[in-house]
Amino acid sequence: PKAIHLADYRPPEWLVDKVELDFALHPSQTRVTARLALRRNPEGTTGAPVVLEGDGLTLVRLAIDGKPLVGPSFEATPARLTLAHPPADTFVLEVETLVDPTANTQLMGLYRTSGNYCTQCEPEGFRRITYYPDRPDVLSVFTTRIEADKAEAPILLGNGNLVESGDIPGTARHFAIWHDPWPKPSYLFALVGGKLAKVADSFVTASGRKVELGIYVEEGKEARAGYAMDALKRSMRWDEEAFGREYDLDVFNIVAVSDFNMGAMENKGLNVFNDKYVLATPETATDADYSGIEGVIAHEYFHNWTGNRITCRDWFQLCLKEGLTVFRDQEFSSDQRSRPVKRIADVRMLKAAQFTEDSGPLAHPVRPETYREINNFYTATVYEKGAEVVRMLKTLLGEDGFRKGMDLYFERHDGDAATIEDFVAAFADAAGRDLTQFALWYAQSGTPLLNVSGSYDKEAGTFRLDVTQSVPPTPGQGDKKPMLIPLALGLVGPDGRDMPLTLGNTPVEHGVIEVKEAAQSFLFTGLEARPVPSLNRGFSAPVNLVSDLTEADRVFLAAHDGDPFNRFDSLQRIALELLKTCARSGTLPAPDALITATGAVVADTALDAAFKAQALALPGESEVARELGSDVNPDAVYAARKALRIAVGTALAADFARTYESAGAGGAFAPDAASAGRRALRNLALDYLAVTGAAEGIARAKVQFEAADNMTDRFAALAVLAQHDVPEREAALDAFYRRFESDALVIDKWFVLQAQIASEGTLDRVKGLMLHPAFSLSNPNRVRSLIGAFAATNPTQFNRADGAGHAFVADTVLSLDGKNPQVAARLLASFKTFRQLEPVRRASAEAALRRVAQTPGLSADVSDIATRSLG
Ligand code: HT7
Ligand code: ZN
Repeated sequence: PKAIHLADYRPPEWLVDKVELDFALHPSQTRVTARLALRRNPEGTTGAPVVLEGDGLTLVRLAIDGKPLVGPSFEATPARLTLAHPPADTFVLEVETLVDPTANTQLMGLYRTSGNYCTQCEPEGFRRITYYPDRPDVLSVFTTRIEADKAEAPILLGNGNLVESGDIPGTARHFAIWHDPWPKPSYLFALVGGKLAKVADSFVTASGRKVELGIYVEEGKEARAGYAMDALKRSMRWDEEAFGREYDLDVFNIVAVSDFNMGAMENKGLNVFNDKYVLATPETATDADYSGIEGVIAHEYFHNWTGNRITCRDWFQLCLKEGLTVFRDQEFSSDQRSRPVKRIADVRMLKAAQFTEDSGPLAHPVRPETYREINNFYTATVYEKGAEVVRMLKTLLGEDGFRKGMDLYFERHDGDAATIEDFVAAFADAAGRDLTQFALWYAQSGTPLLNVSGSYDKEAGTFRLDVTQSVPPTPGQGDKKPMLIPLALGLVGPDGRDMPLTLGNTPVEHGVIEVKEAAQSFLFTGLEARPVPSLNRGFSAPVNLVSDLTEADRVFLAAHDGDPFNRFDSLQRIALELLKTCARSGTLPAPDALITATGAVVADTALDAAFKAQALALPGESEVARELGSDVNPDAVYAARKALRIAVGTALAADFARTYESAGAGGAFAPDAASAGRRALRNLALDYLAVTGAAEGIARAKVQFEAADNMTDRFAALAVLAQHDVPEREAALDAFYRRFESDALVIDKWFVLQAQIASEGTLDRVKGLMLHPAFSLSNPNRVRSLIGAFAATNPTQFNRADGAGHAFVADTVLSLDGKNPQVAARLLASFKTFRQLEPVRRASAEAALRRVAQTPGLSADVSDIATRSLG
């Protein structure tokens, strides 16, 4: 496919004032009739033809203003419907197509899942249903009539409000008509039909509108939707309180399906979810699952304003809705749980996914300027870095300035298909400030590198901070301009308290300085003692920061920093340096400083358990690899991390044992943040206590595995056992399977754990599990759990020195591509770090990628990832 460029954007030639859709659902021959009220766009090209997109469509019939259309007046291919000479500047085009939902294995457009009908239209799925100007800047009012066999599909759902429903006399069929009064682009269209059970509730908005809430699940799973419903109601209230945004229809429905390419989809009034993000009970879901459900329910709901009421002009603007909505869901979860702990978790994930992406061949700007396959741009950069950019705006403008900017954005653009320029202008205008340099965050890819050093002048009572910044070269971007970097900081005095933060005579507002130049110095005054600078507090900017802080400075900050994020980060930094040295040299330097600092955190009774659990978890193997940057041997990284875990676990064994005994969750399971934090800390202690594989630790894990009354504790114990080559491992894996064999979402966890085992037998184990009756290449959750987890979270086995891990994943990508190109392309993206590897492994990864790239008949999705990865 050819490249599409942001610079080539042109307004649509034709607009659609209204759409009436009629679906006659049938397993293999669903008849779709679309009546489009077309109007020539006055801003378009004079005399432009009508060109509607299609994808694999079969045309049955065409009519204009009720009259059948024949012969050369149109051209229809599976990919396009063209009317070279439209009859007038406004007319109604009626298009009938036939689609086969059962044959649809891509899960884009209309497809079947567990016998039910469902749609996925973002970004370009609507064109697989009918011919349409399938682009986000064509907004229209949709009315949808759905007709189906009553026995096959007793539930019929669409966007908006239900206006009519009933039986079709003399037949076994029935119908429902849904009308959505809010103009929307086609990617927000959805319908669902099938046998589903409803969990009902309601919500009264701040202005008194009563909204009927429904969560539809497979029959028998109703009891598992309670937490999702609770999260939905909390999200609705929070958006009113935090952003002044109310819901705008009489109904809000969520449908949980088990075959889904991503997490969930924000279709107007009818969100469709991967059931993983809806269904939870204490016996089947971990604390991580509960917080995932809360976050995704919130995210999709928040799209109602940031995405639906204000949508994107084109797909280059994807971060306009996704980055902003991720920021909003992060803030929601921070308010519902612990802000520092949420920030730490988010930054961990940002570094693991986005920093890694930004340092490899798939790096791209938050707002890309070119793409070949838009499905490949639903990335950590667009989502997570996009959210960081919004967060920086808030840091720069302050709470009030940010809210004023958001209010102005909603006021100006409600009902629009907007751009990043519109978004930034709202903040610039609300705050009266030029944000031109700031906007580089949307255009320049790569993670900025900040180099910071400090010098104290005792006589003058000053502390000078010298800062340089640079952005590394990335694909298509050689030279970069200096960025505007909001750097939150504090100067920590010898007593552990913050000293005054004064530049010249001016106190620094909100503790944030603005780094704008390639090299810049800041002179802080009025300091009677040498401070230890605490830099980039709360991770105020998504940068790599190198400083002249010593290990002793970091031990001090780990114990005293007023910023909890930097207490965490100081410990991580100490650990990272040890891990890097050990991975390079094979010898672990004395970890005494880390052990002292870690021991102090364990013993600090003022810290909450969830924070401790984050602070005590060592940086992951992928972070160490990224920090090493080149010539990485994943076996050496694994060995270094294991050695350090053993050193810490052994030195602090008594503390961990005490923590394990005293942090017992106690009482019935509750998914709240405090209880989850206690479980997280206790399970981390369990992991350290078993790290050597000695009998006592294994026995403890076995007891917990067998006695647990909730999935969090049972799964944590199983994860500990799975790391060790002991008989208890296989016994526990078997017992777990037998206990949960009828529950696909739990069996996914069983696949993940086995795919992650860092030992030579894992590749054969994974190949064997692909033949297991619970596995299916057709279900994205299964593929992600087994093959995805192997490729993305088992660096030693995926990158085996003999190349067998790379070859296996490449083979799987090729067998999957014909079924589901989106999932295949995501799997292939696991190769994105291959250039970091030492030469032998790098060569085998490259050979696997080349083999994929050279295979004839690849999908656009896989071919795009293969080409860019090798580029
Ligand atoms: N806006 C959605 C993105 C999406 C998607 C969802 C399901 C299946 C395929 C998809 N392609 C793109 C999800 C979100 O960010 O809210
Ligand atoms: Zn989203």
